Amino acid sequence: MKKIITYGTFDLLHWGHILLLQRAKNLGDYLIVALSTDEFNLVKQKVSFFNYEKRKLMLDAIQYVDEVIPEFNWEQKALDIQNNQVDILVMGDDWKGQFDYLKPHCEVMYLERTKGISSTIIKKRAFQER
Ligand code: C2G
Repeated sequence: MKKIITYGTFDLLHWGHILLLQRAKNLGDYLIVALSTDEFNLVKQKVSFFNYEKRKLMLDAIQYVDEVIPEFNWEQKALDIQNNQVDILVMGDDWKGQFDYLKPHCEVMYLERTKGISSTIIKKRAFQER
């Protein structure tokens, strides 16, 4: 069974996230999403609109997602890959090159980011249309 892992906050879930998850799943048989905790979001200088519990609830409902685990810090990826027998780490290409240090543990792939949508765009549009 080919196992895939990807990491992220996945706030204000949108089609850019879904297309990333769909493409990641299509690379193997089992997709793990390591979801940034609210505390780790602060480390990433992000405050998500929805808390971890709600963001996990939404990811668990997506057909491409087989398992959701917490992402507590930057350093856990190598352990996650080993502990879960991961074959491929997949990230959007806004992260291109950032996770190549994990190549000794698994394949690392960067997929093209979906243009024209982001959680930030959603927040801005929602604010303007108040
Ligand atoms: N993404 C995408 N297209 C978009 C928006 C996001 O393909 N329009 C991808 C990102 O490239 C990322 C994933 O969806 O691979 C999740 O995006 P974020 O929640 O913004 O993830 P980020 O905050 O970058 O967290 O340790 C890694 C970090 O936790 C990544």
